[in-house]
Amino acid sequence: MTTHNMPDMDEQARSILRGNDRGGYTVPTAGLYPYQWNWDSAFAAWGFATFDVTRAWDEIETLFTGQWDNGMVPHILFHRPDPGYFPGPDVWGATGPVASSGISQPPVAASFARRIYDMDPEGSLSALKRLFPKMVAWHQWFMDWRLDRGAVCITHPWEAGRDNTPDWDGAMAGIDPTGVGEYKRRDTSHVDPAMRPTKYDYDRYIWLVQLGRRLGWDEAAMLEQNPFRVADPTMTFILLRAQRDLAILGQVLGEDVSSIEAAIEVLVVGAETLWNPELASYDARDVRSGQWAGCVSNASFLNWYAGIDHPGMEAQYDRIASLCKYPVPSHDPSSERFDAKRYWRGPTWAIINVLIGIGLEERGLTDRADALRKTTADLIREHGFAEYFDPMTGDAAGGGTFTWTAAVWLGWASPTRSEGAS
Ligand code: 2M8
Repeated sequence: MTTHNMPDMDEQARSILRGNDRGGYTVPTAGLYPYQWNWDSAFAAWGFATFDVTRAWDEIETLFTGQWDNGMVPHILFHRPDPGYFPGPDVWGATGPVASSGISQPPVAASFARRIYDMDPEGSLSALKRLFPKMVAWHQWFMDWRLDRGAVCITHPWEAGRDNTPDWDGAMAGIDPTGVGEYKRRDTSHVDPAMRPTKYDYDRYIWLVQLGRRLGWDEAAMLEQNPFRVADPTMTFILLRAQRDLAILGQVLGEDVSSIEAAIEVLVVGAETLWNPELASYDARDVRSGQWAGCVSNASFLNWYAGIDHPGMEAQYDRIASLCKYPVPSHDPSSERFDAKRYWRGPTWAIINVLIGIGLEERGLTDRADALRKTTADLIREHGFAEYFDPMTGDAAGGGTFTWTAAVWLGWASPTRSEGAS
């Protein structure tokens, strides 16, 4: 175990961001993820904003250079070819303005734009003006194409950002990946395979990419033909929160925000369709089969972040937090599917912790918010800026020198943040 003193930790976090900066965009970590990822970038922007607001806005503006005509903002932008990652642009076969994947990711950008704006209103105004209509169009794409009873659906596990969570096990079992062909994974040459998704998962991930490509990434065709369609708490709660933040930014700019306000009402209703009474938790819902996933995940606890209180979730949170030293685990430790080191099937992720922590704080659950912030800070201080962590031991897992963990440190976890010092 290594421990570091605080100013040193702040400086380490800044130097991780600088080191992963590829000029206008930041990679999540060198080697394992050599491109610009959508939600990673929004976290990176927030981290940069603690010491360089101009660079923060550049990050988000670069992300939006990849926006498609239909409003979608892709989950990966392949700015420069890199053979170290699979699947690359040749496999996706997407046709946006920048080589990209064909799916999106949780839209945290507007929420971080609001935070960055609040940090420096004057220095932010011109970038915000340029980005506002683009963010409106992206959010509208979700509203147009991805709602099921008001909840937001994903069409690929990678879209939620929680790639191999047990939340998708039922929907993944419904896919027959026959014909996917031979391919060579690159992730397992960078990271211990025991910490990554299995071949069973990858066959289905690639099969879904091949299907999307065959359908020309046409949303109407995918709605009809893609067997994987899951109403997801990550997307639903994060889009709801992002719409709330975008409405506030719109008011700052003197824009008409009535359609955003209407969308908020739809999403509030949709969020309640994710309440699984038997589980006593927010849960993922397989739209094709009508089945619940039956999973208490870290995304279940994003309700507060979305501005939604539910007394049942407080009890659920306390139960989960009591089961591990470093909450919030990505899957319930009491479930037989829990796997402490395998990616989104158990490990704790600083990025989800900060969103949960913001929500707890805002809804007045301040003891829980303070405790979560402290255990997240301990985790990073004791185990480094890892991609994710074993929730029982705190052991670092996945990639190292990770952009979003550094950003969460600078924006939230570092004790110097509360004093406004870094
Ligand atoms: C992970 O996902 C990518 C695919 O998008 C991968 O495993 O190759 C996820 O943790 C995702 O949430 C994250 O944005 C990405 C980059 O950090 O890595």
